Amino acid sequence: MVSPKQLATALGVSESSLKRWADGGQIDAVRTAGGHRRIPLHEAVRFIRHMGLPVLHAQALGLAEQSLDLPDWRDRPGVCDAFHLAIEAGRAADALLILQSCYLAGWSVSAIADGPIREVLSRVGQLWQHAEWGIIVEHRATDICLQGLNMLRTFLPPRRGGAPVALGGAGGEDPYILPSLVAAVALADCGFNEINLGPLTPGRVLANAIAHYSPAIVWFSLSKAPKAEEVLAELALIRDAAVKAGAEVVAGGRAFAELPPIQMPGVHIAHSMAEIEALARARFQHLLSDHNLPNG
Ligand code: B12
Repeated sequence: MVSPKQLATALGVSESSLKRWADGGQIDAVRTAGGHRRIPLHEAVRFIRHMGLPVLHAQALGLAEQSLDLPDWRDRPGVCDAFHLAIEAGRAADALLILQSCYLAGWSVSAIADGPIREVLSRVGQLWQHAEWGIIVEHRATDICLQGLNMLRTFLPPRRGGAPVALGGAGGEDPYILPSLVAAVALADCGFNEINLGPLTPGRVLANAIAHYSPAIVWFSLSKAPKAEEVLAELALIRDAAVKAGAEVVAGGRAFAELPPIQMPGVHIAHSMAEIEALARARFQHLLSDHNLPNG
């Protein structure tokens, strides 16, 4: 929780403006037992994004203070380059600050995942072919992105009773941790209650989880392709469980680019977080809260 004074300091506006916004209903504040207004962090973040306000003193909200010469947030290649420099040098604090600033500036989690995270990991993925050091950078980059995604999760509202469930994981032989996590956080950003089973989740485990949790949407990520027949068998198990639960299945990930085109009724193949977000919003908008900006 933050006080109106803390949010006012962060934004460089007067406390009275803040109280007026709270009293006018633009900010959802709660009252303490003593009658003081308090604003949940996720609500402060929603307000900042919604109003498009620059954050001058993030520290007042308990967030990392702006300490870098950062690019303009509309300059997506510039953001990727800045993130790349931080990631390749292993400067975790700088990398997290860039992701935090992107989100506060209005980017959606899916835009962050499809933009700097995907692009920079793809660049980092070239290094191992030239030097052993590259593998260390890949491991470190993965850990920094994990930290970043978990940080972004703290900016989102807590799970809501009644919100639709999104459930997913990566294939039974797929060790990659980030793709499934970005799907989880991107769908949480849209207002879903997400359940991420993560990497190395065999199709039958996902199918059992679908029967148990009755999700509205199921994601299946595949970065490492086993044989096409195995992928089809895994997908069929998931699709059949999803049909019983009345859920949509969306599959994606780098491996699908290496496999022959897959066409399975009841399974959407998508290539980005923007696509799964668009699909999820088109289908479930009426059940979702309006925390996120659809075009962020
Ligand atoms: C991190 C990494 C590793 C880490 C993995 C850590 C972990 N536990 O996750 C480590 C160091 C262990 C590793 C090991 C290896 N790796 Co590796 N790795 C990577 C790297 C750099 C990043 C992968 C990643 O997390 N990307 C971030 C995610 C978010 O991006 P993404 O996967 O592209 O996902 C996006 C889309 O595909 C889509 N998407 C993904 N899933 C889904 C799901 C749905 C439903 C939807 C809609 C969309 C969607 O949205 C995402 C966001 O835009 C990639 C390079 C690359 N191009 O990605 C190489 C890469 C995958 N690795 C590669 C290789 C060769 C290896 C090794 C064999 C050798 C090595 N480099 O050490 C080993 C073997 C690993 C194994 N056991 O199989 C190659 C694979 C080449 C190939 N086609 O076979 C790559 C492409 C690097 C390269 N250019 O050579 N790796």
